[in-house]
Amino acid sequence: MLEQLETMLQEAVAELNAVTTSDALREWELKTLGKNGAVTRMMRGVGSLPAEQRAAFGKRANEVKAALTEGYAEREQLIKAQELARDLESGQIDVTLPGRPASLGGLHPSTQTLRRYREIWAEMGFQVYRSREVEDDDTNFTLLNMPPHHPARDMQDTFYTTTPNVILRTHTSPGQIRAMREFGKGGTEPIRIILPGMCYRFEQITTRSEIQFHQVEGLAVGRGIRMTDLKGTIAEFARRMYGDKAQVRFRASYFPFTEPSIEVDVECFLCGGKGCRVCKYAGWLEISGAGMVHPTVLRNGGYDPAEWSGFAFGMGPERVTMLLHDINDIRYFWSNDLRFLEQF
Ligand code: FA5
Repeated sequence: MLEQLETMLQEAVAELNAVTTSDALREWELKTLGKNGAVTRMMRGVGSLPAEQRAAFGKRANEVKAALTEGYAEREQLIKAQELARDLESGQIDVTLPGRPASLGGLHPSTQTLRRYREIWAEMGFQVYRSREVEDDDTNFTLLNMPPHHPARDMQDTFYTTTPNVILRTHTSPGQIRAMREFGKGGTEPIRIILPGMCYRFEQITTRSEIQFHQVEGLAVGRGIRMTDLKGTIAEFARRMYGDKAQVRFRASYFPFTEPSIEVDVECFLCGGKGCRVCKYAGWLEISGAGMVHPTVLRNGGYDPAEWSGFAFGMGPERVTMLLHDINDIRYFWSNDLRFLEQF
């Protein structure tokens, strides 16, 4: 038995010295020092020895076990150090390799136009007021001089909700009423604001019309504000937005909440008025609806129309953005297609 023990020790040491990986070391440990390993098996055999040999065998078996356990610990340390060195070497960063380019985000084309609008109107003394997108029917229509059954309501097909009187605003004009009531202090203070924001219409989607789109509303209320102020203000905006030479023209129009009402065109900034595909050979592009605030609307905002007057306008930035970038379909704006968005 003692001889067997010595042979087992020699073999186990030789095998341990040949081990080079953690996996192989784990296998060696199971086979040699594990519950059913060679050392345990030897120790179990002590009972079959004559009584006088047992003490000497037991002592030697314990020494063998201790020697192998120590050998195992040393080998484990060595292998770990070698593996760490290997990992460090293979995982080294090659600083000479070209880096991965960081992908840059960008602003949505509508946001770019909206920011330009805001900048220009701010330079001209207009503050930004954010009105709500979920409106009530009264503010969106009735208080803007469009009582129920007024035919002008048909011009703006509406998203109704299951809650009576609650709708998605069809234009930014209801913000006029809210701003007059909030800042007019009972019709005693002048106002000069723009109201940018999203609007919703239950419309047939076409290349020029979406069910959601931005508008930038403008409102000025004061004493003695006249149509010439509106015309001059819009002409100045066009000059800043479309260039020094931008020509504007005003056409008579109709909105229930302004009287008189106009529509504003700017000379086509792509062809300089000569006529092209974009302006449909008219030489002019529509940029705004506008007019003098209707006395009824002023009254609904808390102002006495005998003393106060004002002008308002409503612009659609998506259509302008389409013209600026030659985009032929408004549906690209909200389709979340990166191939489109990455071009701006
Ligand atoms: C209005 O909504 C009026 N509230 C504008 C106004 C304000 C007039 C203040 C007078 C005083 P209109 O429906 O024309 O008007 O819309 C104004 C602009 O919004 C349009 O010129 C267009 O640029 C944009 N617009 C309207 N409907 C859509 C649509 N379905 N898709 C994209 N843009 C639209």
